[in-house]
Amino acid sequence: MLKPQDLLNVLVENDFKFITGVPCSIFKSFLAVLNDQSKAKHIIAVDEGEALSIATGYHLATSKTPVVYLQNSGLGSILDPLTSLLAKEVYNIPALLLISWRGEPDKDDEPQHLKIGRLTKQFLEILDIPYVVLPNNRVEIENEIQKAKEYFRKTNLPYAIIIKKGTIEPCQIKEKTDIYHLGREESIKAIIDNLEDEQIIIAGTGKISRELFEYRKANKQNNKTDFYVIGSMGCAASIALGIALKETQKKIFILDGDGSVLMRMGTLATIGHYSPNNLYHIILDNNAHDSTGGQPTVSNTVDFSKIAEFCNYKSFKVITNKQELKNTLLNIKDMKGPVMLVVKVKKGSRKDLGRPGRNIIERKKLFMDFLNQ
Ligand SMILES: Cc1ncc(C[n+]2csc(CCOP(=O)(O)OP(=O)(O)O)c2C)c(N)n1
Repeated sequence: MLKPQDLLNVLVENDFKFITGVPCSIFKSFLAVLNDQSKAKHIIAVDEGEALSIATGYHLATSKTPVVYLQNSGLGSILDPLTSLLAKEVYNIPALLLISWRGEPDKDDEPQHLKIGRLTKQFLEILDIPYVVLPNNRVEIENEIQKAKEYFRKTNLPYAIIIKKGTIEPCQIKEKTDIYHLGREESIKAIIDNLEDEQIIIAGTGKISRELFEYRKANKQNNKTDFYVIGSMGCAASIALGIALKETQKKIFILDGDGSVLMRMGTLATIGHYSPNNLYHIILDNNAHDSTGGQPTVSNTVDFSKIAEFCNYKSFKVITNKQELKNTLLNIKDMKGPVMLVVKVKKGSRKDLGRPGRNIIERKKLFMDFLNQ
């Protein structure tokens, strides 16, 4: 296995000193090392396309080649800047792409990763981006980086390194102390316990969906009311909006993460504009991408409730403890929708969380029957 520090050292020694991207658990330890150093500038982007555009700006300002890291699920987000900004037909700009390989063929993975896992290499081939799979020792990586540099010298175009699960060694991750005490799972339980029966719940990508799923299982509750957005990070709120515009009788609750909201923050404007009064948008804000290893988001400098207000949400509130959460849910009928509740939570989760990724087509049918009953 490759030590995360070795990967960073090889990059820095080869003058790759600007690194930006969106996290994936496959390079959790590399990102922990990256966050904890000052040899390379690290920018946490809200979305992969944004990361590649920030990287382009860095190249324009320095003539140097930036590094962009992403999960292969983010390939769709970089497609437009790759073809309409960095391509040789346009501005001819280089970038070293570090792409994690979820859904690698013949390896067990969740349904949302299978298709993009099969297509990852083809995606790069179609776009004429040369790639190599990251070797797991330092000497070979040094060789591969020299090849990439040669390619940049010749073409000034993007080059990719695909990173398989298990290539980078895990490491001890220093946790910063959280300022909030409420847990995400605890909040989800409190929300479910304090809702009237049969409300619609749209749960965001990662541990939010997993914790909701676990709570339903523990309570032996039928989860026909729930839709788990297991992939398509950032899309829970727009799915809920699409439902709310048709389903005007039932209340619709979105359980969202701060990283997910930031990835598609434009949705707040669309929700506010169409203003369905049965939509309740709850952001479980832990200032982290907790599901991929707790990497920070930029939510600590964002006031979601003010953004909601200026996007035309009708009610909004920031909540920092369980009692306040319970009281708000008890009185939620008196809040005009769309409502935004920003619940400040700490990072962390149980290690033994299950996943809602099995029987999803069956579950989708139950959910649709419930909506149409
Ligand atoms: C387009 C895309 N990029 C990256 C990921 C990997 N990913 C899965 S969950 C997640 C973090 C979600 O963070 P947040 O919404 O804040 O919820 P939390 O995990 O903190 O509960 C990331 C980055 C993804 N699924 N899709």
